[in-house]
Amino acid sequence: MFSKVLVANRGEIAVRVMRACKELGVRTVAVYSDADKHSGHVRYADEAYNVGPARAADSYLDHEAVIEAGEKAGADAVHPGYGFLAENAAFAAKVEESEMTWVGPSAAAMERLGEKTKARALMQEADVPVVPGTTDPVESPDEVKEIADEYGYPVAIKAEGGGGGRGLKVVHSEDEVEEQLETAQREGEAYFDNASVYVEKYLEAPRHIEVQILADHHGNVRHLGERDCSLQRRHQKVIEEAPSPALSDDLRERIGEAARRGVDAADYTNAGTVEFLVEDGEFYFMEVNTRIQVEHTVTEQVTGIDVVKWQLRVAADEELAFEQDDVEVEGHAMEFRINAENAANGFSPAPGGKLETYDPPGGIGVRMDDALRQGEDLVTDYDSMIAKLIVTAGDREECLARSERALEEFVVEGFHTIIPFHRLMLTDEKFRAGEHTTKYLDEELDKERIERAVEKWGPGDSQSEDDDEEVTERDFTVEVNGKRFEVSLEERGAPAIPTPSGGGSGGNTRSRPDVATEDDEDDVVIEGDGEQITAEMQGTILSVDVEEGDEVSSGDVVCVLEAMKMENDVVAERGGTVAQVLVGEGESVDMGDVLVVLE
Ligand code: MV4
Repeated sequence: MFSKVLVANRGEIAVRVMRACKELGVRTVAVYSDADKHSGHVRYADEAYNVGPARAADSYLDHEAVIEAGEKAGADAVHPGYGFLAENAAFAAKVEESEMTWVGPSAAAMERLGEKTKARALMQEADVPVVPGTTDPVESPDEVKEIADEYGYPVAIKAEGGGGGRGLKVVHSEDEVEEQLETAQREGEAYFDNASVYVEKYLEAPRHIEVQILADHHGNVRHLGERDCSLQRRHQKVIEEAPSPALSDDLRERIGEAARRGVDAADYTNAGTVEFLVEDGEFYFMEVNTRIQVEHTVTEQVTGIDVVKWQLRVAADEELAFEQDDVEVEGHAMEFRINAENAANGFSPAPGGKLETYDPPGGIGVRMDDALRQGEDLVTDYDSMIAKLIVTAGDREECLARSERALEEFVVEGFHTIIPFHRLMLTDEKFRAGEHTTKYLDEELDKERIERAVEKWGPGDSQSEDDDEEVTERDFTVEVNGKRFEVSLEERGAPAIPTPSGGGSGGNTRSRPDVATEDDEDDVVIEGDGEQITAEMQGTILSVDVEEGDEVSSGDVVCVLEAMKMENDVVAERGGTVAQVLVGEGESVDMGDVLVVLE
């Protein structure tokens, strides 16, 4: 086993990996950016190195800075977590060339599976069902039409470099082929530097089922059963569970074995996930994720196998100590991603705030993976996921009840989280019945139900900006005849009662975005004194939804910003007429950049 591991990540996953290290008697090294000086993963590690400024590209994504930290610390291995450098084959190769061991699949295996048509061909070869379509790139509209004529519309045009819904275009009829082909190629070029695309039959309402794999350097490959990740919002998973409520035992067995066959054929090692689409009792290979995933926890809960520990052991050339038949799935587990977002406002990330209260649930069947402490400031430079609640029970029914209980216990104050959304889902018939498909959140769930859930369970709203009248609310506990009562007093028109935190209304008042500052790279002249809509994080503009002269009202989406693989609606706060649009599709922006100006 290693003696010291550098964890090239932050937040909950960095702590998750360090916990595994600790149990194996391995010392831990954290890296951190200027924005993370006081973050949980830095506290948890035995030692920590600053790798640069807040901007991920200048710190967590800086290959040389991360490797240099590992060498300075004398680490003998690097664990990348998920996101950041985890699926970067070039970085994996640099670690392989250093004195340190890469805790993950070889750079070569990452490359073999990273390119979609290569992975499809490889799986087909290994007798793993793939979605009907091409394994070679297509270039002309005629080729697309030929395939569509064979399998029938709709078909999907997918960018070779794509993933997570980026560069995926659905074509419903022949007259859309030309335009969608061009768009897919253009997006592929813009996002992945690769205009190459291929075509598949489009499945209308599939479930997303993925299989956890572990493989060692001695030829052993095991699967740890499946996870159901069908509950997604814009390709962003929100709740995952194991086992899937949608699979028969027979289908479960066949998917597991197919995943195992596929990665075996790819000479893959370490942990990985094989993603499938499942529709009408058939399953189809989609892609392989060559990293530990956010939702690995539910697999750990139902198998009792510590996936992260095995990643470390396998990387240290140890042999998997269990046979496929030893892997038993017992009970049921669900993971709830706790994102600092307002679900009633298009899941927009909290603009900032202080963790005034952090009181996570506990008790039987409750696991919290986080890296937080009450009183901290929210770090808004990276992913908005601040914690994961994982609930385990004897069966799905008990897991639902236990999850309701745990989410009711969970108190976070200071900014919005999606806890109210999770509580809504636990009352949702379709979800409770396990009948939701990947379309459910985006196309079927009534948005007003989300708004009501946030009103009911979200942070208080008594001092929100649009209240004409000042309303002050204070809570008291009184005792009458020996019985306790919670009393809430409201006073209208009174000055706010100062509280130690100076706020008191919870975190849902959005501060006015920063105006452009002098150090902005581009010399953009911003006219007038209307609302300036800015980027809340560094990322790429996926779409611009307004043009000059458009009327927008409060809450309207003006563009979609992708950051850390998430699609975030950028909304107008006050509304008005669009005076300037300062960005275009595919452009990258920094935090604070002005995107759209209203007058
Ligand atoms: C598909 C599909 C239907 N048919 N491919 C979206 C993410 C990208 N990695 C693949 N995706 C899809 N590919 C065919 N041939 C539907 C999706 C899809 C989806 C897949 C998994 C989870 C959520 C999804 C939401 C929308 C579309």
